[in-house]
Amino acid sequence: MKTTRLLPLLPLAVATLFAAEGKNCGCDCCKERPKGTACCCFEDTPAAPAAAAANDGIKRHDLRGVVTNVYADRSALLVRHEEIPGFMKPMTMLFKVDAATLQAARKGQTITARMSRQGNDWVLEDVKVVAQP
Ligand SMILES: [Cu+2]
Repeated sequence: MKTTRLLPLLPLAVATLFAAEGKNCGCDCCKERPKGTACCCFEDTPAAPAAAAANDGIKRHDLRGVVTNVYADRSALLVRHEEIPGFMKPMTMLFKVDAATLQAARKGQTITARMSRQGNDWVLEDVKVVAQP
């Protein structure tokens, strides 16, 4: 009887094992991934192409800048960005980012990203590190 009760837990244990082998860290972006897929945190290029999010009605702008601070408790980066022609002069501002981006972010990194206004927040997506400090 004891054996029968434990059986439903078996698939979960196997899934956990596979995830560990694939370096799937369990962060938000990894939850969606098939087991055995490498963790997003270890990838050089983000998997999500800009085109996938292009039809949600949110206006996005290409941005290049330097991370001047990382606020883990606010899921945000302080970024000194270059001019975004026709949209914004160069300035330092706070951007919300996803968990994987936050984890990889370091003060002094030069990044490129897509910036947008989403609700009350400025948001950076498709963040790529182009130079380490
Ligand atoms: Cu700005």
